[in-house]
Amino acid sequence: MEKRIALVTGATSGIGEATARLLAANNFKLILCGRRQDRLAQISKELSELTEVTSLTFDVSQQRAVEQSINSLPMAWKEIDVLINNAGNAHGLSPIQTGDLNDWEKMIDINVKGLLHVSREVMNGMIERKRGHIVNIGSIAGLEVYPNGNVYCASKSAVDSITKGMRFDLNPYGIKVTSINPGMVDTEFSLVRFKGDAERAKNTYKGMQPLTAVDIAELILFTVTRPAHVVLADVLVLPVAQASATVVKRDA
Ligand code: NDP
Ligand code: 8X3
Repeated sequence: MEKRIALVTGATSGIGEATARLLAANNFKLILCGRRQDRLAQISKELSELTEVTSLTFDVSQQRAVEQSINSLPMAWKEIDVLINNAGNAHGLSPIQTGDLNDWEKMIDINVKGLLHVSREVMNGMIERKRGHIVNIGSIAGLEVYPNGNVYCASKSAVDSITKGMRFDLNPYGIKVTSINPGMVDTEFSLVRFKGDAERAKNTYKGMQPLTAVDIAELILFTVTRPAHVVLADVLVLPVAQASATVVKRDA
């Protein structure tokens, strides 16, 4: 079977990196994206033992950079079959009245506008070819608001709406659209949210077993390998210990 091309944003850590590793081992060629060039180089080197890999270094929030970077792909890489819109993070966890403007801007610029910037560059080719699959990584935070989650929840709620909008608008072209909405996953996510405070990040998962990046990557692989007539639409995936965004069973 001919290999399909997948573009993965946020491939330098966590869910994106795990997804890249699994797709590389399962008949995909990869375009790996992120800002940390050293990590991209290292992961690309490792995965090129398994498949063809290329990488693009850009900040998803910078529209011109995204456009130039994706347009710079050589012909052999232009027909992207699968787009995994994964890049994103929470920045801060504070009541809205004391929220940091810079954190708010980052979450909206990266999680919402970034996803739009990348999709815009990839969608038109899919429309021309009348095939393709867009997988947006949302969150339980986009389905339920929790205390202090305010702007992060809003950004992921926007991802949920954009996913649903894509499903309507891309329907005439046979393009599959999926959202994967995880609960708690142990990645660099909490370290970024708490601005490098490793102790606080660790406490997020204290007394409970979170999901791993590989758990989500396995779900993504399953999603993008369904038969041509099948699409998983919206998937909520939680650790067993988690009943909602706020109810988590922890050992004493
Ligand atoms: P990580 O912090 O491990 O990974 C985040 C990835 O996003 C990194 O590869 C990072 O790469 C990339 N990224 C962040 N900002 C930018 C930017 N401005 N431009 C380009 N790339 C960027 O966290 P996760 O793997 O957990 O997060 C992946 C996705 O999963 C996010 O969308 C997150 O919201 C979502 N999610 C996470 C959950 C969790 O509990 N961990 C639960 C639900 C959803 P680099 O720094 O190199 O640019
Ligand atoms: C990440 C999961 O619950 O911290 O999206 O918002 S949560």
